[in-house]
Amino acid sequence: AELVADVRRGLAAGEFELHLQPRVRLSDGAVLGAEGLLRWRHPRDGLRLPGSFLPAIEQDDVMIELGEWVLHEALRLLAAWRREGRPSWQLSINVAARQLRDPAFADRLEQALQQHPEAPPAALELEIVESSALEGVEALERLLARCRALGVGVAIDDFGTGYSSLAYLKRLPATVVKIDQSFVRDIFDDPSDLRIIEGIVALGHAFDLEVVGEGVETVEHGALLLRLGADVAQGWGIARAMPPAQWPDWVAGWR
Ligand code: G
Ligand code: G
Ligand code: MN
Ligand code: NA
Repeated sequence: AELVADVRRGLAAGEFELHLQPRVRLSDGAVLGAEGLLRWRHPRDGLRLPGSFLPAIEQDDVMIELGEWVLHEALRLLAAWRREGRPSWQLSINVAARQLRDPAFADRLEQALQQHPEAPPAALELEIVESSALEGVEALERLLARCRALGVGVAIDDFGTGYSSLAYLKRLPATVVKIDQSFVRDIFDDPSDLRIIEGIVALGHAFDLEVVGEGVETVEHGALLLRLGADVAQGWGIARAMPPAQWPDWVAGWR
């Protein structure tokens, strides 16, 4: 309860930041955009990572307020990118299950897009985890269909770690599947991870999804993902999440 109050205070005080972790195309290294990762510049604790505060507020209404801030911040960044002549860079944001259970989620998204008319809706992507569908895949399917109708993309995050991945692939109107970093990281040590990645790539492409490999920590990981047919790479081997102010320099220095 204390943490919830502190998050509300931090929101009002402008302490949250959306850092950017690049996503690049495996075939040629082109920068495709970034995943937005939440950070809290806490006046007492310094820079706090989501793992230190999200789990404790995930079931609280403040999660919706924080998610709303993330959405607006992402649209502000997308609008700026467009003004800078980069309308095709995509920005994905993580959406908590609590937000998806909010009956007003799609209305809020629609309003946010209207409030940031310069942000191209197609450049925004919502990352959802499979466990968000635990309370019924039908409701989630309808909600995501509305988001897609607004032009926004949908990524299934941490793919392969949930319980009914295949049913969700079939039902959810996704555009992207993100291979969980646990499979990618051990790809050289564990032959079964390699087979799992091959399987996810084949499945993703069969559903016309873009396949993103997460946890790309080295050049070798990227090279192997490319050979396995994945489309996009994200991970520390490319860059760690950075404050938006560092993004232009990173892009200029990439390759
Ligand atoms: O940034 P980091 O790698 O520490 O992220 C840890 C976890 O927090 C990841 O599972 C990520 O999906 C989640 N996360 C990061 N930013 C957000 C956010 O803005 N909203 C939600 N709901 N989860 C986030
Ligand atoms: O669950 P999600 O995929 O949104 O989580 C993203 C999290 O993974 C962030 O906390 C980010 O810091 C972390 N991450 C991103 N790239 C790498 C990587 O190459 N290796 C490891 N170990 N973690 C990573
Ligand atoms: Mn994610
Ligand atoms: Na992930």
